[in-house]
Amino acid sequence: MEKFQTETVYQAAKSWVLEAGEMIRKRIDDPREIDTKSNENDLVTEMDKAVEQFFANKIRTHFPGHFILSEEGFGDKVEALTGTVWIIDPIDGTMNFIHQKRLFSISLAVFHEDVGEIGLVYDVMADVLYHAKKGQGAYKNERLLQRIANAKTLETSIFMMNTLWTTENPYVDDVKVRELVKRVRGVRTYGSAALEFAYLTEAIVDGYVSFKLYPWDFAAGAILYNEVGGVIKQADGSPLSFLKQEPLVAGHPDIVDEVISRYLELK
Ligand code: 2AM
Ligand code: CA
Ligand code: CA
Ligand code: CA
Repeated sequence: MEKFQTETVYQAAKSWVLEAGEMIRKRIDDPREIDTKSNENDLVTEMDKAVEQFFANKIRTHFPGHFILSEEGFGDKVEALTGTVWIIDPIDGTMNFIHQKRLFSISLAVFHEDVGEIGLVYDVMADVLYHAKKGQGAYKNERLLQRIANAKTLETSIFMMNTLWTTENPYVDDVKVRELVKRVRGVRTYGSAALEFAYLTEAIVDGYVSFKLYPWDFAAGAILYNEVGGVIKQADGSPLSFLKQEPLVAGHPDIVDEVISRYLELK
């Protein structure tokens, strides 16, 4: 088995993420080519594709034996996390990128032999990089983020969810979701799953539920959140595979199991 060169891969990934971010910032006010995918609110632009192609070219040039699992079609057909796999979302929060021109991120994770080794979430417009190497803590730029230490209740939690779950929907019992909304201190929807995981890691929010995320939305964020002691599970309590669309719950260890058992009745 090939030894994983953590530091080499980490330095390359970090420099490419910063370079891609700078390119996006320079072109943030350019006219956009906007296409739709699965529905009229599922958006993709020329920039999503250009940034993913940028990473794919870099990885294939510098690490020809590695695999790529990514959103916009420039990656490989990945069915297992054996060898080294880069999981990439070139722009997480495309709707925010188009409409708000902020609160979107580049999400990049590297797995080696089934283990999440490197996680990077870059808040492009704020120029803030959340980064982690497994076992070495999570950082916000140069600052080491604290491990979760204090106790937490749902009553004092800020909880992130897509507010559509509080309306009638095909996935989850909306009556129970509304009970959860009433019980927690506040609810937020930021529009970039990767950034939402970065905010969990920073402990400025406490819980998160999302039912339709793909590995490129949450892989890097999950690696960050693991480093501070956060919990991430499928919505039925089983572990994530990081290979397919999975309904997930994440949060402070004191609140996740109660959210799963009392409030998430999957249809
Ligand atoms: P995206 O911008 O990369 O598509 C928005 O609430 C979050 O959900 C973002 O992380 C967004 O990622 C993701 N998302 C948006 N549309 C989606 C869809 N149709 N299926 C799954 N995830 C989606
Ligand atoms: Ca998308
Ligand atoms: Ca995404
Ligand atoms: Ca995306």
